[in-house]
Order: sequence, then C-alpha cells, then structure tokens
Amino acid sequence: MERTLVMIKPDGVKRNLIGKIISIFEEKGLKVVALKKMKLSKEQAKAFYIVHKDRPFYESLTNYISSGSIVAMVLEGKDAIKKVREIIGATDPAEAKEGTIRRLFGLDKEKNTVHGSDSLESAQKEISFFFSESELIAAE
Ligand code: 3AN
Repeated sequence: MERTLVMIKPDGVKRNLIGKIISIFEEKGLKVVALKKMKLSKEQAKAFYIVHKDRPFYESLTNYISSGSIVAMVLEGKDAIKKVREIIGATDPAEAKEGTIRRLFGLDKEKNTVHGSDSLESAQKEISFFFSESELIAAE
C-alpha cells in the first residue's frame, strides 16, 4: 500500500475545516496512518518547501505556512499519492475541478487549504519531515 503526506494549511485549520477535510479522504477509502497538529517555525516552513526556494512566492508561502497551526497526516491506500492529488485539485482553487477540496475551500493559490505530496520521492521526504518511524504504525 502506498503512503502520502497531507498537510492542512493554516487557512483550513483557522476555518475549522479539519474534520470535514479528513472525512473527504476517509470517504474515498484512504486510511489515516498518523496525524498531528503543530505550528511550524519559519525555518521549518522553509525546509519543508525547500524545492521552491528559487520561486518568487517562496518568502510569502513560508511566512504564511508558519503563521498558524497546521495539521500533518499520513494517508495510506492504493495509488494514494495520485488519488490524494485528484481529491485535492489544482493549485489555483479557481481552476480546480468541481468537488475537489481546493475548489470547495481554497481561497487563492497560496491559501489553498491543503498540500499533498506530488511523487513517491517527495512523499517519503515529507513523511519523515513530520513523523518518526515509531509514529508510523500500521493503518488498521
Ligand atoms: P501543488 O501544491 O498544487 O503541488 P506547487 O507544488 O506548484 O503546487 O506549489 C507549492 C505551493 O506553493 C502551493 N500549494 C501553493 O501554496 C504555493 N504556490 C504555488 N504557486 C503559487 C503562486 N503562483 N503564488 C503563491 N503561492 C503559490
């Protein structure tokens, strides 16, 4: 079974959407393997988004991600990485398909409510960014 990392961003946590967002993933058959709520420091946000360090929005994005609590979770299922990306929708909520989380709740390209790993390699890196081996118990 494949695992992926999902983060509910500060705009989602602030608007009390944690439960609704988790329900959407659960209803689509994904299992929650691990879950935590925390506030990232600016340094941690910069490390999490290091692949975007040369993009013009890096500074603003990392300020935003460290501005409030986030929820990080590991979801497991068949083709979890692709499935989660489909459920989340396009980066820009205005372009995201009907019924996707970003279309339902996203505010703009930055405050787009959720993050999902985009490849097997990023999933592995992002999962170990938030969780230790002992926290990654089987999804039963
Ligand atoms: P996605 O999360 O859809 O894979 P990426 O990987 O291109 O999108 O971008 C990572 C994050 O950077 C996005 N989730 C979004 O919060 C932010 N971002 C991407 N493009 C922009 C933009 N043009 N302006 C502001 N923030 C952006």
